[in-house]
Amino acid sequence: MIKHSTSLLLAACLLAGNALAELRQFEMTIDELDLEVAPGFTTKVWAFNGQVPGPLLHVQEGDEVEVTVHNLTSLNHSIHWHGVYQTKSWRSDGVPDVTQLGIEPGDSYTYRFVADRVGSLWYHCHVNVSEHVDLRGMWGPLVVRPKKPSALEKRVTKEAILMFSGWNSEVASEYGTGGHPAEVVDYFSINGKSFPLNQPLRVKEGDVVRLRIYAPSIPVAFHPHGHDMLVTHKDGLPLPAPYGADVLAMSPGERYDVIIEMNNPGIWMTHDHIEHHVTNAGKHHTGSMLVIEYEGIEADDFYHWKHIDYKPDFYMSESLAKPFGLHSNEAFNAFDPALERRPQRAAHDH
Ligand SMILES: [Cu+2]
Repeated sequence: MIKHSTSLLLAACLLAGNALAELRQFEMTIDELDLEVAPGFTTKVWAFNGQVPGPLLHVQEGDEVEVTVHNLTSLNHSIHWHGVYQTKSWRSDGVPDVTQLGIEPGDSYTYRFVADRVGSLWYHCHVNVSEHVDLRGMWGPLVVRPKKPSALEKRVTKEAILMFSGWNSEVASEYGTGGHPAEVVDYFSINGKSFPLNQPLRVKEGDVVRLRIYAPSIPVAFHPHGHDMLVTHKDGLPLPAPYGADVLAMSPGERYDVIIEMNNPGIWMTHDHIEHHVTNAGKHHTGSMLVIEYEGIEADDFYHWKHIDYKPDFYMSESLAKPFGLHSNEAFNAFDPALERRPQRAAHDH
């Protein structure tokens, strides 16, 4: 009798669990556009929904995800969902000539899977990755929120996503070139923009900020000034013993989640400590750097971002606080050079 009621309870729990799972249907295009990475430097990209990084896909653990991709470019692509287990859906793993044929120009393809793994995951093309991922911006964040957040996660007051990448100016203007072992990657960016075209991360004293740090294509040595990080997740998986650090070394493909207690008001440089990553074409004090700005600090006149045209969603903090779904981001828009759709920027950004 006891056994019987236990199995009934289990069945009821499973039903309740299933009832919470939602079907999330998204559409994405892949377009041939130009991305302005740094002042005076643009590169050809294959942009998901017209932007680099691609749109944030934010779902809950257990959701059914269906993404239809339309290839509007001149070469083949696919999408690999990095971190997803693809339990009983291995044909949606997105690998050309292994699980599917590359999506031909003009064709569409639908991926279907259950969000069976939580954390800071991502998606990227799996065709000719040394060009498509490393040099053409074919990557974006997939955040799978756990049904039961940990006590540590519940303390977080603000989240941000930082995706580091490099670019090669020599092959920037020609699709189908680049990605060779000996070539030089000479421009560096966070969320597709080099300092000073990226944005400050604005915080308040007392904030508990969770950074989801991604290294889609290049090694990174992430270093915030004035603060320690508590490293809490590796590749989306919670660490059994979170540890403190002020430099975080990352290999390509890795993601780390860190928590920073904002307890030291000021304006703080935060950068990739691989020193040539804070250069562009050999020019110093640019590339992969940003600034953490506390509210209420009066900046000096020499401070570059004193009068910036502030975009509060540049690190996807606002998007991550919205309901689950696909979140586009105007700050990441690439442009069609033939249509001159390049966004207008304020004079001080030039
Ligand atoms: Cu591709």
